[in-house]
Order: sequence, then C-alpha cells, then structure tokens
Amino acid sequence: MQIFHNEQHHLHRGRHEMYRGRLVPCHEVPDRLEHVLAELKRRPVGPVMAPPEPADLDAVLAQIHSPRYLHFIEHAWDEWVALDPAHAELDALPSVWPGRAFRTDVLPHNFAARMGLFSFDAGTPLTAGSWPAARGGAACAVTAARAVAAATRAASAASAAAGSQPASAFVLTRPPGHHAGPDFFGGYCFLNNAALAAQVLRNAGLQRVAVLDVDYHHGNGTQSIFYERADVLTVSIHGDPLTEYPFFLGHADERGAGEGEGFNLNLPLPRGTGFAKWRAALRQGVAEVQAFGAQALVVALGVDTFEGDPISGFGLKSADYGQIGRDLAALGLPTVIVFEGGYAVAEVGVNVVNVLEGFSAGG
Ligand code: Q9C
Ligand code: ZN
Repeated sequence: MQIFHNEQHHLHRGRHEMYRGRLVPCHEVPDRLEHVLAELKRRPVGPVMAPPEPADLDAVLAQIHSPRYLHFIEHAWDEWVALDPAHAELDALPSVWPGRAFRTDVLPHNFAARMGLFSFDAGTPLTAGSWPAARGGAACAVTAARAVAAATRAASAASAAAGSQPASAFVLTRPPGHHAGPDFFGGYCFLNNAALAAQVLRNAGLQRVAVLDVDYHHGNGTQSIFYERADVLTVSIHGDPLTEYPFFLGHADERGAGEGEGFNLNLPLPRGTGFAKWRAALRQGVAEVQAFGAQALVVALGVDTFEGDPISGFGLKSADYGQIGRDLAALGLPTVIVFEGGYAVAEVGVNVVNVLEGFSAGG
C-alpha cells in the first residue's frame, strides 16, 4: 500500500472551537497525524510519499466544490487580516448563518456573513494555514486515486496474476474532509478529500465507485455531494444524528434523490454501540457496495469510533481495527483509504495502522 502524506498539514493549527458557551482547545490537532506517521515508522505498511501538487488540481476541485466557495476559502484568511491587523493572532470563526427562509443566492459583502454562508458550525476555525493545508490534502487525495487507477489499469492489461492484491493507497492528511460539502466547511473539514478521490477514480474510467464512511460522525458532506448521482454510492456508519453530530443529516431514510435514488445508505447506530453490532453494520455496508457492483472503493477512515475518543460514543477497541481492515480488504477492490477523524490523540496512530495492516494482510 502506498501512503501519500500531506506535508502541509501542520499549517492548519486551530486554536479554539466553540463548545457549550466557551472557546475550548481544538480536538483536531497536528499531533494526530504525527502519531500515525510515528506508528508507520514502527510498522511500515508501504512507502510514505509526499507528492507534488497535480497541475490540474483546480479543475478537480471544481468538480466537487462550487466556484464561489473555493474562491472564498482561498482568500478568507487575507480578508480576515485585512479587516484588522490584530486578527493575525486570532482564528476566524463564524457566528451568523442563513437559517430557513433566508436567501443564499446573494453573496454578501460582509466577511462574517460569508463565513456563515459557507459553513454550518462554530467548531471549525479558519487559520492562516487552513487553505494551504487543505489544498495539500486534496493534492494527496487526487494523487492517491490516480496511482490506484493507474495500477488497476496496468494489472488488468497484464490480466492480473492470480492471487495478487488489488491496488491500494492511504491518504495521510488533515484537516479531515468528509463534513465539507459542495459549498460549505464544518466539522473540522474544508475540502472533501474522499469525494475528490472518488471523482478522480470516476474520471479515470472506473464506472461505479463506492464511498464507505466509517468515521463516528455521519459523512454529511460526501452524502450531499453525491446525493443525486448514480455513479457514486455513498454508505456511512455513524452515531445516530438524533443525538450525535452533525445532527441534521444521516438518518436511515435518506436513500438518494433523482438519478441518485437508491445510491445512498445510512446506518445510524446508538451511542454506546460496541464492536459486534458495529461490525454487523459494516457487513451490511459491504454487502451494499457489492450489490452496487463497485469497481473501486474509497474508505473515509475515522478512528473516533474508539472507546477512548473524547468526543464520540462508540466502544471499539484497538484490536478491533485490524478486523475492520480485513473486512474491507475482503471486498477485493482497488481502494483509496482517506484519514478522517479520531481524537484520542495518543491512540490514533495504533488504531489507524491496525486498519492498514489488517487491510494489507486480509482479502
Ligand atoms: N466539542 C470529524 O470527525 N463537534 N469531525 C464536536 C465536541 C464537531 C468531527 C463537539 C465534531 C466534528 C472529521
Ligand atoms: Zn468524526
């Protein structure tokens, strides 16, 4: 398995997120990724590479995100500091949003208004390095998907030696991506890396691509991006939105719309769910991917399902992650695994590498 490491990740370093009336230290910290890198040094599962940015990155970004959103995110930090030089020492957080019955078609001139227009929570600080870090991650996702597609083409041209494993790659990046939608950030996410990988696999000629999201939180951004498309199946296993973030999407009755009808599956589980019930949901998700006839798989890999996660509510143990890797490998598909959440910082590396090792051994 090739590993694509976003070396710009550390440029995104949020100070605070809004929580219960206070600004509290961010959970989504650079150390999360450093723990994965350190564990990959102890237990290498493949070469770690830091790819250059693809020349056509902007064109791929424009396939997933709207032009006015991309323009805003790229320039937001400079606008924020231009408002007041003192802002250079502060993160930008939204504080006003267009609720129901407000207009979203008119682009406000006011900066705070645009922060709200393009976001859905006050937990995702925009900092000096958010754009370069998110862009570096998108570059890794695009490059990883292209590497998997190229290796898949080469293998099918050579009519793949029996027993050889399908191509796979891991995108080691932060900030995460699965909450970012066509034109909004939130849930610590700015650019949807998993959606970009899926789109690149489609661009490379793989006809049906599945995104399987195993982060604790519903992958609302990915669902919204592909909700009306039949060529990308989205499946998410997550804490029931009745009680768990992001609250306003992720219910079982959301099955897609228009041409995408039947191509979204949500598997919400109650807070407190342990591995046996969680794995039963994974089996259901895997069966859906098989029934869809996926030619490639993108896994949105959050390890905030861990029992020790400070902001989540499932009970998975470190050893369970190896089994998840083996269950995913059993699909036998070309696969791009993308790093998402996981906030028990010291255990994130072990849990992620357990998945990658299980995946490499399984199948
Ligand atoms: N103070 C991902 O896992 N709010 N995002 C939690 C805790 C946001 C999680 C509140 C959670 C977002 C990628
Ligand atoms: Zn999460």
